[in-house]
Amino acid sequence: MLKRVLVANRGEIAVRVMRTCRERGLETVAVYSDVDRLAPHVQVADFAVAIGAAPASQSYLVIDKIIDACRKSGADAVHPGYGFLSENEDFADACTAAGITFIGPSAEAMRKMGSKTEARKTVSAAGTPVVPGDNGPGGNGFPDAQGALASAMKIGFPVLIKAAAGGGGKGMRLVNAESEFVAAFDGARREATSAFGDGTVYIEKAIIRPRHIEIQVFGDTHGNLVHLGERDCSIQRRHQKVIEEAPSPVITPEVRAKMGAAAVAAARAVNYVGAGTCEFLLDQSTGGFYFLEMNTRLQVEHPVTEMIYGLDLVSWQLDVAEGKPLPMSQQELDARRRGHAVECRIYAEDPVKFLPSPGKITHLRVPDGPYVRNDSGCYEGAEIPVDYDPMISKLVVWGDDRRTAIARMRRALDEYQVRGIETNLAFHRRCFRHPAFIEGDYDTGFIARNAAELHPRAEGGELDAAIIAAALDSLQKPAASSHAGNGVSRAAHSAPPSSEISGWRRGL
Ligand code: MV4
Repeated sequence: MLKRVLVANRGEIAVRVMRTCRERGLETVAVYSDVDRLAPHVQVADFAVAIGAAPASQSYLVIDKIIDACRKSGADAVHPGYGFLSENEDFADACTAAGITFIGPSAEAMRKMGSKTEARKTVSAAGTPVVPGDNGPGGNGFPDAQGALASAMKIGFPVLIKAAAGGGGKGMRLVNAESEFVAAFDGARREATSAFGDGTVYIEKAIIRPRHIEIQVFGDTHGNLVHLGERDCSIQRRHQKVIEEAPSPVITPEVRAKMGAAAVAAARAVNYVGAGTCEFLLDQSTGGFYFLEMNTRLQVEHPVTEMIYGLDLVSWQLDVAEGKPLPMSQQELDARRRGHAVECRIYAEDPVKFLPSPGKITHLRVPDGPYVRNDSGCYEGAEIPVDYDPMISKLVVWGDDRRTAIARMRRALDEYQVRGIETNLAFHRRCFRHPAFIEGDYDTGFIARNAAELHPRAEGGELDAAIIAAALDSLQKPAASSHAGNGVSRAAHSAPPSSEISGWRRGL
């Protein structure tokens, strides 16, 4: 049995993990950098250990400092959250060597899934479909462009050149024709070398306008493995997820069962223990799906799965870490699925330039009400540091069906008020009113193709005119409608909730 859990993370995920620990009667330890002294995860924890300067490379990413903090605080387990050290096999090894339980899979499973070529080889041997492609001679990537080109011509254009150490689209190049190949190959190698210190690249057939569908899996130390269905994460911007939902609007029960079995087979191939996610591309033109990679951690978007299964996945992680068998069989899980859940990632970012917008939150009102969950690591008066990911919260709602969930999300987004920093709230409000999104008709290119509608840029005179119009409107509208002669006046809350140009409310 575990007694005291150190959470090697910050922000909303550290708070979220500690909440479950507390519910289970476990003590919690926070680690914090200089700028996080007053952060919510420090206030929620039973104990807290300072680990250094603000840059993650001097605090949250330093293995020795985290192990030291475990010793100092008497923690017997570490939860790594996501990002930072969560997929670092050296960290998992260091925990084990120090006699601390790493809440996650074995270092060996992380290593196998960490290399994309190794993962392709391992899971395809287990019968999981991978994108048609070529890992290079001996499966170790292509040493030169000529060999790679010959292989690309066999596969057929368009192809993608990808980095074996990659992820997040770094070191990836789309090649539409033979003539572009050599330059793209050299570019991919250069980028992979500088980003990962490993220039190994391989080739895949490019799937056009795919959907990003991922399957949540769970394993225990007794050899049981189950899946908890899919999440559709196709609404992304520059390889950063923005909206996720479960179930996917396009996955049938039959495809879910097949994809689930493929994900479980992939996980079984590396004796997977704990929470993991298998990413697939769904080719909407053929209905085929292909394994891309496995993320060996709890993901940002795990709440949408929790909502439709009515489960706490962190609690499952703790069960597994304590050596208990999984709480439910596949059959029991399948019978629990209910309704629809959607998540919006609320980022502190400039809505025009898409740059992080750090600073002080001078005013904050967060949505609540039925079936609304806001996983947050900030508060009114908080300073959003420049040093970390600018996500300020995850707004998650549940509904009986997709329509209900979307309507609920619109309502929740309309309640959300943030001042002092810029956010992507206006983007989300537009997206949840976009006809194609409402139809579930989208793919990984959705944001880029609809940029003009989703991110209208008001500039210069146009912006001044809009501000004046909004100001006049808010002065005149209540006056105009409040004397209908029946004593009914327009409620104050129908005025724009913030200083942003809230055209979404009044159809501007
Ligand atoms: C692909 C693909 C199409 N065909 N692979 C992007 C990040 C990396 N993890 C994999 N990515 C892709 N791989 C083949 N063979 C299209 C993408 C892709 C993408 C995938 C998921 C979510 C968003 C994306 C945006 C652009 C490209």
